[in-house]
Amino acid sequence: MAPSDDAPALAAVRPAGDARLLARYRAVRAASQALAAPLSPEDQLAQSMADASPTKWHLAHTAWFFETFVLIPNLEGYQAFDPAFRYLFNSYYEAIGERHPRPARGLLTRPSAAEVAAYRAHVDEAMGRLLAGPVAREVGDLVVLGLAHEEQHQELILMDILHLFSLSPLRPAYASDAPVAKPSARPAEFVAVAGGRVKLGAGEGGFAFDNERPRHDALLAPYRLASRLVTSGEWLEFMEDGGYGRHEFWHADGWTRVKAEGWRAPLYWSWDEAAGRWQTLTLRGPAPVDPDAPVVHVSFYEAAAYAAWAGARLPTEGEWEHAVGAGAERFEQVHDAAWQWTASAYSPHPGFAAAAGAVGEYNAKFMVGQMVLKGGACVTPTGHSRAAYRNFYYPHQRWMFAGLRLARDDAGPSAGESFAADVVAGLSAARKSLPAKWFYDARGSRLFEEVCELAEYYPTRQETALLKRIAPEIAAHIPAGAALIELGSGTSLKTRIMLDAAPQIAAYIPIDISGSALAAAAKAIRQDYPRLAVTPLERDFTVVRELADAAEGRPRVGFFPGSTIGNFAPDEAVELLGRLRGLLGEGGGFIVGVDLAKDPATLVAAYDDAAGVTAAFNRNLLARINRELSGDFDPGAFAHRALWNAAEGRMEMHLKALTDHTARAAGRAFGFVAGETIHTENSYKFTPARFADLARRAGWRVDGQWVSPAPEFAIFLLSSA
Ligand code: AVI
Repeated sequence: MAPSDDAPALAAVRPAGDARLLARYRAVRAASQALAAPLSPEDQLAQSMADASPTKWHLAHTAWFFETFVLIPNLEGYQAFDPAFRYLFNSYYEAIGERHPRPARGLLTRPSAAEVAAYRAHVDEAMGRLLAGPVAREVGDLVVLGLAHEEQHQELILMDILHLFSLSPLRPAYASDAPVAKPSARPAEFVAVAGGRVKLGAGEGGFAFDNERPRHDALLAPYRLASRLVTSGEWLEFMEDGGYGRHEFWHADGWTRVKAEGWRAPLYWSWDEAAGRWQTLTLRGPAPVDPDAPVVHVSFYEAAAYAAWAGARLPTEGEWEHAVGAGAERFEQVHDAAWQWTASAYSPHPGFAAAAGAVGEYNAKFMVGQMVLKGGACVTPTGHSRAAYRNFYYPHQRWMFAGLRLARDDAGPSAGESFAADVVAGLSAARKSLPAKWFYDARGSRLFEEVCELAEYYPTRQETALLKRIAPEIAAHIPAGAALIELGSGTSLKTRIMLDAAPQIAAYIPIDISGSALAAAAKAIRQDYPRLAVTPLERDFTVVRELADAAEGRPRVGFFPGSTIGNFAPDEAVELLGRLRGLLGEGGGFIVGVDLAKDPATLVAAYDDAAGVTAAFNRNLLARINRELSGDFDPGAFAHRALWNAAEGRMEMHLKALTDHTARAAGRAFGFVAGETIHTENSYKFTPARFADLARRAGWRVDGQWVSPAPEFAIFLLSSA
């Protein structure tokens, strides 16, 4: 699709004298007329913004295309309908000459809609004559190009009319059966794609625009591509998590736009105060936002910010094309829902050559400053697009039917897959449970940050104060040039205390399962400690076997604050501490924060705060299942429970089903009886002696231990024995 109103350039080989060509010509031309049928002459004249054009102009311009590029040069005796139209309906072909200014297309009250219809009929009659006989191969190719061009304008007619209607207080409907982007039918998954050396771009057979050619080699690292598009429900979570207000997710240009234009939701969304929900405008008229339908009318900036928030990324054009080309059946909503933003700039494929002549102007001259979109939308004529197709728009534009499909790097088994496996295994067990590590998606990480600020949640406060006091003592044990490796780094706030106290630390390797938290924290640390080499690792630290190159040859000091060690059962904790000893190497040091056992009332309050933040943190696990594994859990159907298990010496969090019901996720059904719980977390609370014992069993020597005033929290300094 062209950026706003014109067609990519010349087609490749096409046999001439094909009798089906005339039939196809008539069908495509009739489809344009049919699109205009529900619109009044007034609807067809108005222009809502410079990027959009009036329907009447689209209808005239597509006739102009055939007249200018096919009939005048190739049909002997052809008489132009009106010589003034050469100027009026030229979009931007410099080779054809001057043209009417684009933003003033809505002022063209003449020719009338009826005269434009007569113009189209005049061109159609002449095209009928031309195609009745044999035509040269190049002429046939131009006709095919003209039809693809007209199909693009069919989509533009719908985009532009929706934009026009969005500015009307009456919020009109275009048609009750107009296309809308439909929800996906299957559960979402991240499909693994091996990559390697692949072929991209259109081959020589069949029609393709010049920008899709030539076919060329590319090298792709292994990746995963989402099987469906991001939904409006997921977008609402991004919004609820402050997505439009948090600069850390946005490109600088995007952030400037957000502020300048006051973006706080996709284009056409508005808050319906009376109904207490978001509504949008579709071609069928105003409608409540459907949480299951793909989000549409988002800019590249918004799509990229969402991906950063979700701990994922946009696919490159090549990744998208290769995955869909190699197995379209593994993906949904490929060509029929919304165009999908990619991370790729719209630039020439290697070896690209613009088509010859005036029609070659279209693509080549726009190959700067725009981003590629792949796929197709509900408003794209069926069969118009293909895997190699390259749509392109400026990163701020939103009136197209554009959404997004997420991608991830694939370094080993995907987080998505093990989440699904853990959910299925945990909820199928007789006593249902879920591993606590899955709390920490973008929203969960944010909620956990809020937990850490709660009056009742003392561990963060106590540990921070203690660390500030003892950091110089610990720093004295850290060798010059050391790498600080933080496990479950989150916001990296406590790290700063260590970095300030130990300027001899030369490298920092934060490891966290939450890509969004990690990226934001690494950026902030880099900014404030410019001499520090910061190498974030987006991993589950329990399975990390190797550190980044930045740790190579450096003394290593582990940093494991927050009493996260308490989230592991004692045997697992010993196993983990032992493995981390191996990772940190001989001579390595280890700073560990450990929460201590105390009166149950203090403990229970810390895990069941009055404001309900911990409850929201706990329930977010169900929302995450819904989001990532196509679940239909009602988080409100579960109560948050925090209890002290004296026999085990641990706090427990549960989600307690309030009614008998069944919920689905990852393609499976899970039955619940009222009162049954999902055990979501253990937080073991230690005595100093008990923790020291665990550490020793894992091969560590205790070099120091400090305990805060009540509520007590301890910090241990360990070294390889
Ligand atoms: C991350 N972890 C140590 C916290 C804890 O206290 O177990 C997580 C948490 N759960 C509820 N509140 C905070």
